[in-house]
Amino acid sequence: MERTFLAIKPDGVQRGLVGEIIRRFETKGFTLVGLKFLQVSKELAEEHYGVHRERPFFPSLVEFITSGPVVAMVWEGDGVIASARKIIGATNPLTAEPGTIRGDFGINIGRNIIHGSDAPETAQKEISLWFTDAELVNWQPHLTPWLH
Ligand code: RTP
Ligand code: MG
Repeated sequence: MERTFLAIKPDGVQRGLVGEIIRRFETKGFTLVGLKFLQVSKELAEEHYGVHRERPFFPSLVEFITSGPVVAMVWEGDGVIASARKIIGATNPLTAEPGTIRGDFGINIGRNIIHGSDAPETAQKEISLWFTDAELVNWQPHLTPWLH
């Protein structure tokens, strides 16, 4: 079953959006299989955003992600990687569609509330960077197919 890595960034936590954000993925019908609340180290932040290492915004991105606690999550379900990116919305909250998390709650590209893996390879990489196998729970909600 497909899995993706999502992280509520320090601004989402500071603004009290954790419950609202988790609710959107729960009610959509995806399954939570990993969850932790942590202060991110500089090493983890640099590794996570390694693809952007040469970009001018890299130092401020790392500084921001390490500036306060983050909610790290793994969600499971058919098509969850692309669907989560849709639920999250465009990178710049100013142009993100209303109805998306970034479109509903943000205005600043450097404060865009939540991260989501952008492809199967990055999802795989990010899940194993942030979680050990033992921290992921293999379970299925007891829903009958006609309810789901
Ligand atoms: P994320 O990785 O955090 O889910 O965001 P994303 O895929 O939508 O965007 P990405 O291109 O991966 O950029 C990573 C984060 O870098 C910040 N950024 N700032 N100042 C800028 O022009 C700029 N561009 C990107 C954003 O906070 C973005 O989430
Ligand atoms: Mg990205």
